Amino acid sequence: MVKKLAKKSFGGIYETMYKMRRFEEEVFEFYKKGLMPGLAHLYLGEEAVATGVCAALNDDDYIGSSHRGHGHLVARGARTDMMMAEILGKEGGYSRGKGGSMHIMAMDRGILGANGIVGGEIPIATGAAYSAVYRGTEQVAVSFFGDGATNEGTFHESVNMAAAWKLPCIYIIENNLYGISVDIRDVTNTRDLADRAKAYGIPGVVVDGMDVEAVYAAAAEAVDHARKGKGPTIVECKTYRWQGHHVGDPAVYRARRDADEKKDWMERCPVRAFRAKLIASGASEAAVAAIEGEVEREIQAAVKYAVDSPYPDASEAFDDVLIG
Ligand SMILES: Cc1ncc(C[n+]2csc(CCOP(=O)(O)OP(=O)(O)O)c2C)c(N)n1
Ligand SMILES: [Mg+2]
Repeated sequence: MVKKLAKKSFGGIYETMYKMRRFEEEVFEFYKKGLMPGLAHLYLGEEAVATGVCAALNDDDYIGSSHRGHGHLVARGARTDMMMAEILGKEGGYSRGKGGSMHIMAMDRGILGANGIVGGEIPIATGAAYSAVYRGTEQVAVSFFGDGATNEGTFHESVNMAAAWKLPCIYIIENNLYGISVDIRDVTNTRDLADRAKAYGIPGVVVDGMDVEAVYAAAAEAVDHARKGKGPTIVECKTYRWQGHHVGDPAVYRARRDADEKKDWMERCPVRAFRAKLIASGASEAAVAAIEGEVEREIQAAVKYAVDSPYPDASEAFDDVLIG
């Protein structure tokens, strides 16, 4: 039976998507002002994916996240003030500023960390799924990664093992068409990356990653399958990143195939589309504006918390760091 997002959850779903959007717009501002060390790989445009998937999870489930991880954390209900402080390298951050954007984590929300190594989160989530079986819990693990990561050995090795051992892992491919400037269609001979599931004898589904309800339905089915001990599923979400690979990338390569590609995808903005759905479901403009106002207050407080938070003392540089 197809699980549908309950109408009563629509307000919360919109709040999450809108929060992701506003959070990243502020990250973008920090980056442009030179206040953020490292690079910002923004999730703008991909909000429906993490929101739909995480709506299908329980509080004690696990996720493994990629270098494009801010949205995954927001979807899991991580604290936006601690996230923002982490991104600025401040002491008030989740890892006291030592992880930054690309290694941001929130263990209290089951987030095993974002990853600077493409495909690194796939075996980590697979290991978490194995640990759930070993400990006899009903937890599942989700791994979020990009189209580019599906050409890494870690993807194939992990999916093969999870399929053979029927591990409760859900592999979410965020297919935004590009790995940096490389068009996935130039380097992979399957149009649907979920087709690779056939090689491992597991279900593989393709879903419109701009439609949060469609993502939820596919994820809920995969989660159900995993919790029943039937093993992993690959869910490919067709989506698009609005910015370049990171905010310093003008992404000129995107017009190579189709001059209107970016414009066409932006017209399908998942946040705006779901706002319209929320209104059509009976919510008033005032009720939606109240959600947006509440999010705005939270984001402004997060910005202030991050700015006010001190940098860690230089004497702590090697504390909590594993040196091999
Ligand atoms: C193992 C490894 N190879 C290469 C890189 C450099 N790199 C960083 S992000 C990226 C592209 C990843 O593309 P994709 O998996 O589609 O994720 P997206 O950025 O589109 O979300 C590459 C090649 C890396 N960080 N790690
Ligand atoms: Mg990609």
